Amino acid sequence: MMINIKEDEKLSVKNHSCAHLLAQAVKHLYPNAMFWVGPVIESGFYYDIDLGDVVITEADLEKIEKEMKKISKDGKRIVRHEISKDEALEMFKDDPYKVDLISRMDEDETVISCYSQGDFTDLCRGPHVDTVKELKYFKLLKVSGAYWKGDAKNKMLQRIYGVCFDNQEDLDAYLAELQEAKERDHRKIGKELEIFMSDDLVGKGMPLWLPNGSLIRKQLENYIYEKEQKLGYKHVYTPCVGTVDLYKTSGHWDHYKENMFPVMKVDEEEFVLRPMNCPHHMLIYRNDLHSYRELPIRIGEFATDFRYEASGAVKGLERVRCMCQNDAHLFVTPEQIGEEFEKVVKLILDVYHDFGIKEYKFRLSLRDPEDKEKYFPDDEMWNSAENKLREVLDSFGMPYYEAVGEAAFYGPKLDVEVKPAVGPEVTLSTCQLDFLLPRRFELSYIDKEGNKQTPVVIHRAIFGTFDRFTAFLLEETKGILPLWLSPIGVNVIPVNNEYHMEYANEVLNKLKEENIRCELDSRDEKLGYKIRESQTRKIPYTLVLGDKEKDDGLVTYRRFGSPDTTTVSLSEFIKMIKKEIANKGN
Ligand code: TSB
Ligand code: ZN
Repeated sequence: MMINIKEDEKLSVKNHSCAHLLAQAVKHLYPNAMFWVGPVIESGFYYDIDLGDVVITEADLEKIEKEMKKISKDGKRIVRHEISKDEALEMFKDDPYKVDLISRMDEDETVISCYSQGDFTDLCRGPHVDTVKELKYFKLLKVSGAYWKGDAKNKMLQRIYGVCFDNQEDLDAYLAELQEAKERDHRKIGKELEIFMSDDLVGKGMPLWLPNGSLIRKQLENYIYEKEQKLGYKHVYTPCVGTVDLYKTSGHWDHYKENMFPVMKVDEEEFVLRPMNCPHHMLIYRNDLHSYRELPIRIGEFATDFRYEASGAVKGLERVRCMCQNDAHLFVTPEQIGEEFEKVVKLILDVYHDFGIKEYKFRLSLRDPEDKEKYFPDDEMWNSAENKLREVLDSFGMPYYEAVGEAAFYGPKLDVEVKPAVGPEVTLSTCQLDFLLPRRFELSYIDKEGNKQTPVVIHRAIFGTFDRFTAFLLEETKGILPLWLSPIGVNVIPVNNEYHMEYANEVLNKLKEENIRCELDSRDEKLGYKIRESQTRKIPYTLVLGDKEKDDGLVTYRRFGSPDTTTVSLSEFIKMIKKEIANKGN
């Protein structure tokens, strides 16, 4: 796990001082520069800078770093001084960013602190290191655009990121880790292994799944479909649009509108691209009369949803605007909540085991009782739902933490969080309790006594979305997927195209008959080149077939990552492969 600079007090101060050093160097090189804020973050620090028309590129970072080194060597002391609000306003009167900051400071904050180092002074609460000499082991990492105050309506500033350590070894170790994380980034792997692509003509956050990615996704679909069928889920298909009225009925229109695409008018109907599938599944439930004996009813769908995600937030397959949920809505009696919730948690753990996912956190997401806007007001309902989830989690003995204000508008939920190679944690699986939607759709069942009752709904997605799960999987495995998920499991290479192609084809067809995903490399390239490429593509098995193999019905295989080759009969090889697929590599 990468170090979190923000959590280390000493390093935090150092990184904060380094942000000032960066600003000073930028001011030397670009005298017109104006500075917004330069906070410490998990991965070091950044500074948001207005450089007018000048655009800084990665190539300029070296130049800025050099200037920072020069200032550091010069070794000026960092001096704190305090001035009044009026003095501060006067001092920074030509700097609209500072004026904005100062004028928004609390009324009772009569004294404002500044820090000076040589020819540079910045407004700051501090604390800082004593002298710039202490800032020796730093690196500027990247530069990107950032809207002033994070608002797309404002001017775009330039954000320079950097990090600072106590010594060269720590810095080197950190940079190596950073490099490793970059290598593991699913966007890089996704490109190299031809998993997905994007094109502005389709749109931001709208990735296209290439054949390799689609094969992986199909395996995921088959896998979870089978599991859910065994657990009594009924799968459906429904349209990925709904009318505005549908989402008014569900409450999404009031509580989720900012995450939705705008309305489309078709004849007299007003449609939205759906952000969630719950309303559709509520209607499927409502299509029939139900007795308590039928419950739980579990309606599942691999359902495409559209959500507005900020353009700065979209990221590869991990955060998209068009996604496919591995969704289901479970309709239960109040008495069945605990048992059904427990079954979902068990399914999550079962799936994580199959995929070898070990590092994750359970988060119990609760409402913020103060936020009456977002969460429907019914204290009793919320308290009882939140307690129910706590009870089950406690009975499981699973460690979890509570997050106030993270609940869905319709109820509390359990989220499972994982850490991507780059960036903050994201939710993979989710299981959400809901007392509200069944009421809004007037759902009912007949209880033992013949009375009409309202069911409770559990929303759950085990993979979350196929998109995010695939992103995570690529990062977890560094693209070295287990055989059962690999787009191509076996790559067949004849030693000599002229003499061994016929046998290679024979082997290929046998593998295909056994439903093993395989390919024949019949290109006119050198054997060594083909074998190397098979490794770059991370294909689990490479078969090399020459005279010996052809004469005796053998195959010589090389497992990805191993330098060794093994020769066995074709039938033995098929047996071995099928076993590995069936065991999912466990
Ligand atoms: C589980 N109505 C529920 C459903 O029944 C629902 O939509 N829940 S959700 O909002 O939490 O979304 C389900 C899952 O989708 C999340 O747990 C997360 O893993 C995934 N997800 C959410 N937003 C995105 C996104 N922008 N890109 C990729 N995956 C996403
Ligand atoms: Zn739902």
